[in-house]
Amino acid sequence: TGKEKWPRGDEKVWKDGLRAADDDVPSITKSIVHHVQTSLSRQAYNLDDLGAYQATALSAKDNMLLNWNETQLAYTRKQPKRAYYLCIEYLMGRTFDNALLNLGLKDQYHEGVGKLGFNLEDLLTQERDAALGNGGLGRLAACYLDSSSSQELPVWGYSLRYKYGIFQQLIAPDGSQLEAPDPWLEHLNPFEIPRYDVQYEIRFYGQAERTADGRAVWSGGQEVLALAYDVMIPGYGTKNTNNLRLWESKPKRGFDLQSFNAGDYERAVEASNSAEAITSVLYPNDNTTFGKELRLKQQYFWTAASLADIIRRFKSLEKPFSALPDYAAIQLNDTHPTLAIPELMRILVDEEEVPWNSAWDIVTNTFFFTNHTVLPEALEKWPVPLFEHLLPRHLQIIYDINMTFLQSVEKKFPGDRERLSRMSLIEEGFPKQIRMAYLAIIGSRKVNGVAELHSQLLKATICKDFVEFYGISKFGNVTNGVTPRRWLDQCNPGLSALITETLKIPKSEWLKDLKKLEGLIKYADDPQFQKKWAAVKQTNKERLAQYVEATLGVKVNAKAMFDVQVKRLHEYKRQTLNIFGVIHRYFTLKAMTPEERKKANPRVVFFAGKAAPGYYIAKLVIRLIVNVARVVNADPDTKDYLEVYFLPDYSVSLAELLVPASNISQHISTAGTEASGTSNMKFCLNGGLLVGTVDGANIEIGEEIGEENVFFFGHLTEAVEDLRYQHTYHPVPIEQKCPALAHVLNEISAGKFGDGQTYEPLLNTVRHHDHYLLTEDFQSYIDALKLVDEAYLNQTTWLKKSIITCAKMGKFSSDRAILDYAEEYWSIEPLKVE
Ligand code: T68
Repeated sequence: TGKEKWPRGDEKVWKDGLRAADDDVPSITKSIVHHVQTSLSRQAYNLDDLGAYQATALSAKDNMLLNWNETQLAYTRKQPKRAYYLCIEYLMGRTFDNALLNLGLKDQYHEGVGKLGFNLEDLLTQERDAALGNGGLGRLAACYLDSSSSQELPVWGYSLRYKYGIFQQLIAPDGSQLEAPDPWLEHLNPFEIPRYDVQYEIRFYGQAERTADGRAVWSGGQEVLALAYDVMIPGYGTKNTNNLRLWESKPKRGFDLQSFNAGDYERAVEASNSAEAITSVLYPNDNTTFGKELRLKQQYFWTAASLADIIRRFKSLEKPFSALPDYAAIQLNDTHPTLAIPELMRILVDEEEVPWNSAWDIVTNTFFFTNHTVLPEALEKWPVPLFEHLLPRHLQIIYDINMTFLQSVEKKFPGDRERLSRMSLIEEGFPKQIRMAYLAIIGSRKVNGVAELHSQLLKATICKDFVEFYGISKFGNVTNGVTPRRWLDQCNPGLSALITETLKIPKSEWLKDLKKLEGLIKYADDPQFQKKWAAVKQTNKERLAQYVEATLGVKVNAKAMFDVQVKRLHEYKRQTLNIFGVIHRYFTLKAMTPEERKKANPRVVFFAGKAAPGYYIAKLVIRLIVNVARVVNADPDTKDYLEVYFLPDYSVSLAELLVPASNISQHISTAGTEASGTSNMKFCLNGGLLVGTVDGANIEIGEEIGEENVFFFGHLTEAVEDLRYQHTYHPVPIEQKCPALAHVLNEISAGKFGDGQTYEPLLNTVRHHDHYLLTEDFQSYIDALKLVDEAYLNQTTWLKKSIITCAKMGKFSSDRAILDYAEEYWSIEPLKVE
């Protein structure tokens, strides 16, 4: 009945059983040994690093669990309004090191593990990355969870527990990308908790029959089970520990007994396989849509399970449904979870008998929508026939939402048929398509972009008609941020220690209030401080060089400037511009006399990033980079001045090595295409300088740290449309437009870096149309890199720039971003767990 007296039995016995978190070294070693013996059923004898890691992680998990339990109890008791962050990807990386730092137990564990004969740093590398994401979108979600716990905000994440995360990238002998599965769960995952008591039935296909009162009954089809797995998200320096709930799909019944009994074993397990397929693998595309039924199935499975969970929790409060927006804010991270809007309508109208208009009122006060791209190929649209087959009831609901919505548009703009067809949720054509972004806009309380420029562009393009209809106040901006715990303290302990020592305040103070870094400015010119600052960078560069030697078997010149571009491979991100620039530099060096060369600034260029397996041009770019590296690195004339590496299998963990080691990093998208970018923030926070276009968050970084500290180049967003028009209608041959680039392309064609024919399709994207405007930006890019060389020669001014860059990055903490969401969007407040 829910009215019993809890706890059952003798309260004192329960209380005596409660344990405080053990954080002294003897308790820690005891708990590790206990886990070796019980959880792993192993012994000290023959225990390898993997086993030791697992037992140590389980012991840390016990500590987190106590905090997690207290946090959830506090939420249940105090009933605050909560926010739910729905994101189809969470790129968490490793958990263990971050957990120890957030719990403040790293030193104790270091000592404890040492006493047991192991080295904590070695154990940390045993952990596999949780790579349930493609890139920026998924990593942003991970940073936001860290900040929500650290800022003591009641936020839960919801996503899918993919059996296989983003593929593992291998490089074939010819330089091309190969993909292998990522079986990240093949060993015990100490950080997840299966919740066999939290399961929901999810329906697909079947029939939807409308009843007289505007409701409907959805029946038949396939039913699968969603099983919850919880991942604890410890806050930094607080007990608050939020939750990331991941759904796994399971067959409702193990197998089809009828077929089994008839001896048709294959058929018997078919249904079970198709249920399990839903959460088997992450789609490896970023910034594009694919239109595959399994993807739509993933989206519905995840949103339906998450909503069922949210509604069950809300119902336990025994409030009327009209109060839902007072207790829950649901953030739709991009359009991927937009099905939550018709799903909540279905629950309210069909199951809970809430009248349609009241239900719509609840919906539009509960959801919030963040857009992450204006690239047309990334705007999600689903073909109506496919959608209707999979989700017949949801199509009816969308049609009904659309009808009411278009009526209100007609009322505001009478007779404007063009406008009605532009704003309709259904795009005419063969087949008709559902515009998910529009559904997200009209079903949400507020809409935002992820950096100032991007939010402005949104209002001028995708949202234009909606701004005219709803008014401007529905549309806002929250510039992205990154967590300084992982992206400074954890990945760059040397810099973190130097900052703490210099600011003369506890680490916990500046890590939670990143504006405090400004205290470094007064040391920017101090030669002693500069020396220490440079030494930290050098150590990080050597650490990276060691990694490269261990993985690629080559020795990197760690004295040279480290120049890094790491991100998903995409034409709009223009890794091409970078590699063409490298080739240009190579030719320039080659043409010099040995004496002239001695004045050059030695440079090591690092690339890393994955290409979507079906993205042909992006894969060609990887192949070109690898083959350029091969030629350049083998040339004794230039070897001391230029090295190029493509580091395979980019991941969060690899980023943690690369980010602290960069002197310069490149963020060089065509203006107006990169919504924000977040690695730009990480590099700058670690004192790396930025070469970039006037795009996304680069602009705001420039505003914060001073434009004189950023190497900006290239055309502005306002120019892009005109330039593209010219390229289409009045093309100028590349030899004329940009002779330096023409030379580079011709040499590639001529076979300087392996068979030229291979690269023709890539080169032609530049020669014809040049949609991403390489020919327009190449010269100013080369000029910017020249300025970088000159600046680097004067280490005193360079170090000053580096220090000021780091000192002024406070704005880009994800704490600021999450507090913005909490205040301006979700209306939730911190709830400290005592
Ligand atoms: C990125 N988007 C933006 N998308 O490109 C980047 N897309 O500018 C921004 O900083 C970041 O989001 C955070 O806001 C993505 O990463 C995807 O990964 C993606 C995945 C599936 C489908 C579409």
